[in-house]
Amino acid sequence: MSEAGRAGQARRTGRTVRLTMAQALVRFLTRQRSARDGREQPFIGGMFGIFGHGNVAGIGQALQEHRHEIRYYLPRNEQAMVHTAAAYAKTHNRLRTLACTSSIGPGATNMISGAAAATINRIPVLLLPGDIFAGRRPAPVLQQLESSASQDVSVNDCFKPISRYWDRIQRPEQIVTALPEAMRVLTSPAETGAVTLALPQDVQTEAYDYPAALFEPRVWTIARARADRDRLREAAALVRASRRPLIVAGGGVIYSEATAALRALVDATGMPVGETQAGKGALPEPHALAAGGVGATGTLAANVLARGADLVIVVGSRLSDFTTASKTAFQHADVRFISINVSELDAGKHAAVPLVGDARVVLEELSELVAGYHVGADYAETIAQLTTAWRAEVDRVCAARLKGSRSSESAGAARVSPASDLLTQAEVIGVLQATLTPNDTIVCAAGSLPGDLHKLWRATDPKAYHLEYGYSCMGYEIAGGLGVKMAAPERGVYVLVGDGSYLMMAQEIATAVQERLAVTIVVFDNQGYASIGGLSASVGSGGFGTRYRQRNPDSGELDGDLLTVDFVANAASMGARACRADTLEALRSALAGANQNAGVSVIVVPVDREARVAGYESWWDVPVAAVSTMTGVQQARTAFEAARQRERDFL
Ligand SMILES: Cc1ncc(C[n+]2csc(CCOP(=O)(O)OP(=O)(O)O)c2C)c(N)n1
Ligand SMILES: [Mg+2]
Repeated sequence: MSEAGRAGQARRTGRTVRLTMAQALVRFLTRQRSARDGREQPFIGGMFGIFGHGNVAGIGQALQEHRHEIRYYLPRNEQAMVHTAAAYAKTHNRLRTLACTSSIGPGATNMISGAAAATINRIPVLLLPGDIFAGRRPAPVLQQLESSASQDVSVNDCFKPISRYWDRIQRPEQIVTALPEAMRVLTSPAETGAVTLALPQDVQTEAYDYPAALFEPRVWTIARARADRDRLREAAALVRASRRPLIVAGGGVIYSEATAALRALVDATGMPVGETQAGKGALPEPHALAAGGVGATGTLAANVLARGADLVIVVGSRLSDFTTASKTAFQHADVRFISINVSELDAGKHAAVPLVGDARVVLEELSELVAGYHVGADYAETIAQLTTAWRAEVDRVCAARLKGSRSSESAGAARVSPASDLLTQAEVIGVLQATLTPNDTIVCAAGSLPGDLHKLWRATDPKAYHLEYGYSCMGYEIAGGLGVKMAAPERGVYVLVGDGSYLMMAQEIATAVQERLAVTIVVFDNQGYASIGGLSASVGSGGFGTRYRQRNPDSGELDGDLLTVDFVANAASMGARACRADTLEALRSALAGANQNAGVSVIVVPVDREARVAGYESWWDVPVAAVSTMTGVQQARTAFEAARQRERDFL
């Protein structure tokens, strides 16, 4: 009998299967598939988990029993495994993800940062934290949070605001209704994020006669929603009337696989494109109308175009403060916005004409409605000048040992410590750019690298640039690199990580070695938090608390000897092939060596902390102390109050 025939029979006969709740949950997951544009794939690519008393006998036992149907992965930290799952899902354009099981208590709460990162970035991850006994008799169990006001509280309640769906399974039969809801949210482009099913440790092991129909293969079709026709016409009229339009491309373009549709619109109309961090690669370079990153960490080309734009067409972006330069990026007095987004929340921002729908089909329909429109010759000339000048500026910043005075902070000038022989971060980026191919992916998340990469990196493929910059979570980088490699084994994966992020979460190197994942990790060692050091200086605090130095017995402060960490030894101790590169030649040869290595390669590059890539006519709202005895702070406050005047309301 066919699969469908058997399923139909099961429904008619009311056949049941006796399983523990955990076994039923795992079995259900193995049967779920997603489909878009007629392409179908298993939705859950495996399950990561660290076992403790909260899941070892439940989900752990179920995973062992179903190990030939679902692959189990052993990570080293629960936060990291959620990042890995999110990176995997992002690489798969949200059509697949990984599940994560944890014990109760600290194992569960370790997943909190990962959950928040996934939800903020609108990336599906399925989290299965163990929970305290539903039966309560042995309470308080090891690691249980107690409340004098309620016994219906556990640390897993912390997941509620950071989950797009949250449920606690108090009885085994509840998964019959909870699991389809979990899948609906995970596969909804508009609602997706972390889905948390808190699983009390006793309930995981309880048996129930589950309807066999629960385990029938199920395909979740990811629809391409179309925007309202009248709103589309309104938007088209705005485009036709506009003289200086700009497209802001976000992650939604890539998730929707709308890059060809975007390119078609751009080629037909001559409209330039600025990209967000998640959207970088939406219009792969080289392209004459690619203005690069836009906003606080944007390029001079994109930011000048944004400033003068009379129409901004936002596609698949949530318009965070980095994209809008804290609402200072768009200064045209009558600027209007069109926002194409699956989420109503995003589509309505900046009083935009909301085109609520899938990026690809909405872009295609908008293209039809604006057929014949093209930007004027003078605007086309401006765009060409700006993008050409920007490409030259990138080459200059990346190629040269920039020598200059620290005080030189005009647009385009990098501040460099003249005495330093250290490489600059931009030079290292330049070598990576010259070495990597369109089939390679760089992975990054926090520190000064994201800003530099947003400006300097030329993404030549929609999957070339993987930045987690919604949560900018230190520690995502290496864990995320694993997820990218698992999702796209055919790609070269290069994790770019600061020494601070490395020290926060490098242990997944051991997991990568275990899984034989060939990833290359480039550690930018500038002895501390250079990005926040720069930010601290800009708010008048001179880098307080951002350098790795020993406590000085004389001053009592952290201004003693430099603290050096042997990153090469650290990475090698976990099984990576590690080396240090102090020169560009050494870096090139280390990258060539890594290319030949079937395992994990780590290249440690000491870089000049002070040699920063400047901002390009942009700003980020970080409030400065309103009163202080420190003159630096007072000056910074005055500058801040002036800069804040440029912030706008779009109502
Ligand atoms: C988990 C987490 N904690 C704190 C921060 C705030 N933060 C942003 S960048 C940064 C320093 C990163 O240091 P490093 O990785 O060495 O990069 P660098 O700034 O030196 O380029 C800090 C502390 C963060 N983004 N994430
Ligand atoms: Mg650093």
